[in-house]
Amino acid sequence: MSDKITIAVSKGRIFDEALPLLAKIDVIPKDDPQNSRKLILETNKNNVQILVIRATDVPTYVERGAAELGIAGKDVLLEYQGDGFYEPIDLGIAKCKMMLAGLKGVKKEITRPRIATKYTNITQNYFSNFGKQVEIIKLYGSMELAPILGLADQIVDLVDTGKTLEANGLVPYERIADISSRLIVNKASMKLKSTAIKSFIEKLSDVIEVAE
Ligand code: PRT
Ligand code: MG
Repeated sequence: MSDKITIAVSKGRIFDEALPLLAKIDVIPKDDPQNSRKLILETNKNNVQILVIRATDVPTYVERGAAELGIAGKDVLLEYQGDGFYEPIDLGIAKCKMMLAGLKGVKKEITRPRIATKYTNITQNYFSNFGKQVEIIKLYGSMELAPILGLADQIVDLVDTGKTLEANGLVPYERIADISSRLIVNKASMKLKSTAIKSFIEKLSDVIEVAE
């Protein structure tokens, strides 16, 4: 039972929504994560620590066993396309939608539209599924600017309230996927540290069922 468990989590909305869930299973960071600059947070459980890393790095840490567990958005997991981890629980937090969007009032059939996105794999798969050719333009943020400046015809991005789209004169065209954050588990750790990890997963699933 004293097997060390490291959980990789990204700062920001996932961390904010994951903390109350972890508190429900009595895992509480010793330092206040809002104020601490530590990248490794010890918790009240001496065998559990939390790594604070970039959202897109979570699958890499878990697949390679640098962390046994991770919490990552389904957007990041779909884009990563790895298979070195299990995905046992939908935590139901940091929910949003992956949308195809574009300028208001100008949706027209374009033979080979230019799509700006940081989700190039998801976008490519989405259009390949119905045999549509697109030109993908990789951006790392502020995708909403691309159609305004004529850099792209449409964008693929996450939408929560829709306010960011609206503020930039864009509208959603199609929903590509419903997104929420998932618990992921390194495959080898599931076997090697099975008692500690299975008990962690069970406790977490119980509090999530209660929350729903
Ligand atoms: O910020 P950083 O570059 O470090 O990394 P990150 O942007 O990947 O992290 P973060 O914390 O911004 O997002 C982490 C995860 O939160 C994502 O991977 C999603 O799984 C989830 N999530 C849930 C969201 C949103 N909702 C969301 N609305 N991530 C981003 N957004 C952005 C969206 O990209 C757009 O710019 O919020 C804007 C739209 O919000 P609305 O409410 O105006 O529609
Ligand atoms: Mg961000």
